Amino acid sequence: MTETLIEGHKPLAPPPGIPVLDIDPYDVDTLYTPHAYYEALRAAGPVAYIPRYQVLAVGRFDETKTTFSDHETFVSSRGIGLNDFKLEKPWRPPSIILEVDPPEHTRTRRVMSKALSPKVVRGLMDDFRNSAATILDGLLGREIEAVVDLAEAFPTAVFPRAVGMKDVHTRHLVDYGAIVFNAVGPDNVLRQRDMARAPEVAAWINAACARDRLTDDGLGALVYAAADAGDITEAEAGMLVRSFLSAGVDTTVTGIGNALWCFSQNPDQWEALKADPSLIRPAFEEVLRYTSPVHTFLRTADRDTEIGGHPVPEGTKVLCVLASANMDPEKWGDPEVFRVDRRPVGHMAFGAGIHGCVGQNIARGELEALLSVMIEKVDRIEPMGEAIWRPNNAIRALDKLPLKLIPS
Ligand code: OVV
Repeated sequence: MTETLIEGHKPLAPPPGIPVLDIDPYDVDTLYTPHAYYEALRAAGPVAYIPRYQVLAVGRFDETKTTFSDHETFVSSRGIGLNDFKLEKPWRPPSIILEVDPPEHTRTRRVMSKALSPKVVRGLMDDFRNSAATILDGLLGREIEAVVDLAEAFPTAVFPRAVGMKDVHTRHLVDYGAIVFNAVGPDNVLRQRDMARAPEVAAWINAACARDRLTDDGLGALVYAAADAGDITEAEAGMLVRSFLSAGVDTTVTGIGNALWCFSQNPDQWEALKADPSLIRPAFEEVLRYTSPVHTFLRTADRDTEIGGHPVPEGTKVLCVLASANMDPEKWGDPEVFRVDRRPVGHMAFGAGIHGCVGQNIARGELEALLSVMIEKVDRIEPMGEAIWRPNNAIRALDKLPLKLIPS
């Protein structure tokens, strides 16, 4: 007899001994205000059972990190969402770097790692700084909607240029990220809405990844050069450019929006940053810890194993709640306090292990450019209304952030 799937994976009966957490992590209200859920998850135990989806979840720092880092047991090739790619067809051809295990992962990761190296990012920094300055000059002193006017405007100006895209469609670039991230969740309203618009957006994205749609001097060209060198195929190069566009836009838009929110809510921390520019990089790490742009990714147990001493059967989906790990008081002193001088080494916002964010250098570069220009030009960041979050099954991003940037 074949078992009925739940949300595209094998249902897990309540495992004896594992605490039950009767919460829907993907309920829109939970996604709006997730911190009580994170606290309940950590309080439940090292691992909890979520009956709503018949999965396990980890949200303490230690178990989140060990689960996320053990790529041999907790695989990515069966999908990093609720769907088990062994049992259900993915909504798009799987990513050949994210949704894959070694040895396949090793080859593609090497290509992306080279294309996103510190040296490559250093070569982009002048453009990042100049673009940040130009965009900011147009925003100073008036009421802005910072999500669109700055958090979206800056990465969508610099990143497509860094990749070498000849065609730029800002809305499709931002929306594609949101679609990819909603897709890892259950079949809820968020995923349904985005699956309805996915075909049009994905078709545009896929077309933009072709060699002849890219300049010969960008990150895209570096990936196609790996095809010319025989390290990957031409089709794989296109797929890796798709990964740039899946993971490189919405994430940095979110990181910047979240950073602006942190500073608008904590004016003393903006003062501290202006007083000591050497804190720009540590401050961004604290933004990441405090707001965790990617709040949850999943792994799939590829064999019978255990978490925190509890048996975990093959086929079990495990929610790894990165945002909760980043708020674990056992790991971080006063985790609810945003402090630019915290230096939260080892935070989980970029993940951990072999799948740790391959674009983290460029993300840091974008934020460093923006914040270094901002501390020169912006005296105060004043809220002009309520900040509103935008629920997403994997991303914690702002929908609206009305601000005024008071010039120095
Ligand atoms: C959403 C996301 C994160 C990381 C990588 C990718 C997507 C990808 O498509 O490779």
